[in-house]
Amino acid sequence: MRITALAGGIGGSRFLRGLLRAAPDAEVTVIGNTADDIVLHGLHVSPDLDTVMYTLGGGIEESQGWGRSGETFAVAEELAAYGAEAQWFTLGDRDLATHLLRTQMLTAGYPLSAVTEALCDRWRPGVRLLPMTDDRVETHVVVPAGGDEDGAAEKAIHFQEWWVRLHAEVPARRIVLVGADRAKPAPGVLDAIAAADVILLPPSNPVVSIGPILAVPGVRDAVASAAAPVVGLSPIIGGSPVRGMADAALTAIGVPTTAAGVAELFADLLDGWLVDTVDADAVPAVEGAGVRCVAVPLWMTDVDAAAAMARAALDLAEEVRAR
Ligand code: FO1
Repeated sequence: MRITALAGGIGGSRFLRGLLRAAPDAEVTVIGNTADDIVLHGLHVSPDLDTVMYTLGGGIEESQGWGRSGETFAVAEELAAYGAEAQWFTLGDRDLATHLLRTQMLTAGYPLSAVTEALCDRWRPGVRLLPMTDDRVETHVVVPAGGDEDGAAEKAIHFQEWWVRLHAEVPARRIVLVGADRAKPAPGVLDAIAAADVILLPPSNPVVSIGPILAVPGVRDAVASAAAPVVGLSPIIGGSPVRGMADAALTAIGVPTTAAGVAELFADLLDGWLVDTVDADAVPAVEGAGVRCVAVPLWMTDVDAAAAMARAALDLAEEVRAR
């Protein structure tokens, strides 16, 4: 069975780990979000690709869900001693090796997709990991400027500055995917969607993780017209994000922080949608939008729980395929 998943960082990676346990013989292709990518200290950092690679390859720092395990911070301490920005984004020594190599290969002219494949040679994540595009796409967040929340003045900042430095506490007026309109899907992306037996939308942030992948011209249409059933899992449980600050991003685009609200955002693509058992009352609304909806436990407390979610998603795919 060929499974293609669109994934962001932590939620997507933990779900994928469960998927590999639930379907050990499947050929899994992961299309990763690269709109979180940022250049720091001259180095190209791809947080979501690295989170998938480290999580599935056994190198992730489990306690935070990103970065390397067994990390040290000598370089970050030295940079701080120089007063170098951006100190709000911590790059550990082990993690830095990944960014050094990525930047070296990009500078030599390799596309991000080839670099990602080379990095995965070491980590053997058990999936084919493709960046959504080889082109530069950056999520920027438009926030009020000058301290006046209601004032007309505004500025656009990089997603990571809003997310990590400001903890998404400053209200986002708009989210802009800079470069998305000119980006091309990376090699293999459209083929992986067209050739899939099942397409999965893991419980990743719908606005800043899944949103940018679908915004790459051609990707949303490919998912909508794919022969395979498309099944998603709600990243919202009981009106709150499972992790991260997805509510702040949903509010910015005027979507309610509910399991049904997120389903509606993807309703043109979805054949099936899983909500948590506490959101069982959302099932009729989602089914009213033409999407088969089932309530199952969606807390990824451990790999077994993630595997059970993956099994439920694959079962739902089989059910809607048979219809
Ligand atoms: N998240 C933080 O909250 N603080 C950090 O200092 C930080 C550094 C970092 C370095 C490498 C990396 O791959 C991820 C990192 N993250 C950090 C996570 C990341 O900012 C976000 O969680 C994702 O981009 C959202 O998917």
